[in-house]
Amino acid sequence: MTSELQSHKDTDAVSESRSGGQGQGLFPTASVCVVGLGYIGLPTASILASKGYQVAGVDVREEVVETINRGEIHIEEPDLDVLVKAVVANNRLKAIREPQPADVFIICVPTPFTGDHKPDLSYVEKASKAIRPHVRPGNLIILESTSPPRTTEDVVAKHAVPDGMVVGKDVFVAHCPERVLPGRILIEAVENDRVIGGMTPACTQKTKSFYQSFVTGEVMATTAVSAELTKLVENSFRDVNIAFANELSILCDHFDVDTWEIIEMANRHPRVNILSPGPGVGGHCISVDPWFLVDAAPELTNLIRTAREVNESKPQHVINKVLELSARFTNPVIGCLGLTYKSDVDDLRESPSLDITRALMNSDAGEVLACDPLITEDQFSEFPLHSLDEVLKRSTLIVLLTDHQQFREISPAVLHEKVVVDTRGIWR
Ligand code: SAJ
Repeated sequence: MTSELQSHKDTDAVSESRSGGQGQGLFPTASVCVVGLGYIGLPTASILASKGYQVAGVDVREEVVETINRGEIHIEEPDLDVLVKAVVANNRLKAIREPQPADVFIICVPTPFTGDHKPDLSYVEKASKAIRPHVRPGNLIILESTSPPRTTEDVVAKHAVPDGMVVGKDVFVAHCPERVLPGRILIEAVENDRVIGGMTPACTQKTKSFYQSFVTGEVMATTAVSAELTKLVENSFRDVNIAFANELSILCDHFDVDTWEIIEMANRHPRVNILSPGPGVGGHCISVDPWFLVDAAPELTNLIRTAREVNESKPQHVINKVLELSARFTNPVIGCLGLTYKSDVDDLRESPSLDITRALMNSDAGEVLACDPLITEDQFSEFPLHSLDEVLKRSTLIVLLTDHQQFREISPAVLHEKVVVDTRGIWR
């Protein structure tokens, strides 16, 4: 693989265009192969199929492929079931196990980290190698997975571009990081502004045309490395700001004052906007991505690393608080409400709520009853889950960990009789 032009800072300074969803050239008649049918890949594949593309979605998990081809879904996301059913029924979306030739390849696979906070790019590498035999001249290869700086070039282009083909001339490679919020994916995948970073200006231009065919937000053009960094910076910004809120909540506990009252009052200052404290920061994005920056430049990322450490220490603070309170009772029953990483999603990845519940179960604090109406028994078997009614009836101490809508609706009269640890401040 060779690249026609490695840096195009001067020739293609950040440019913007409001597309209104108007495509150019071969789009949207092209075929697309989306590799990875998870929280990003499946919504992306379905949206493209609904816009008229012929889409093949690839997943290595046989059960996922079968589920989608039945017109059903394996993840929880508002309105995704209806969309997938429609695009599978009209033959615009088909799920398969191995990549196949297409005009556009989009890689949407996980980029987790290893135990020592180093990025694990093995899924990106495998996906790139898997598409390589199917890449033809004129193809566009896009990495959407959140990735450390230089991944587009060093991993995707290196492994996906066949020998003898020139990037920017024969094939086009770019990074377009996903920016959607779980729970609002179908809206944000279309309406959010997008950052496009090609390996060359031609790569950027072609990728931009593609996104303009289905995105109504602005499409901003830059280089691959800048796009990679932009995405990591976005999630690090949020992590640092949540860390501030979490540190504040620990400080307020120390002074025995109401954190949320203080935040509410401070936020009435016109230039203050503090985020919400919680049991910690979870999910596959914000709790992972800042480590990619720390790993890329350890000497230059003190604040980002410290923020991660503050957020990672928050679950232990909650555990200590519960242990202290439960020690005041004989045979206490502790009801843990919510296991997922945030409200109204069914995602357990990196969830501090799950970690706290697990730690309490493994402690001698008392009997622990866990409840999460968004988690089914098929999805989770580590310990039994109880109904909200049962937990409310039997618990001495209620620990609110994830602010699902069902929990917001609990009557204050029921809670009045309990000792409550509300990590999200929903029952004030
Ligand atoms: N959280 C707080 N306090 C807050 C906000 C969030 O404790 O004030 C916690 C949540 O409970 C959760 C975690 O932070 O445990 C992350 O939740 P989130 O809603 O902030 O973000 P994610 O991880 O669901 O999605 C983020 C989004 N990034 C930004 O908002 C900058 C999304 O747009 C990205 O596409 C996504 O990461 C991703 O895939 O990278």
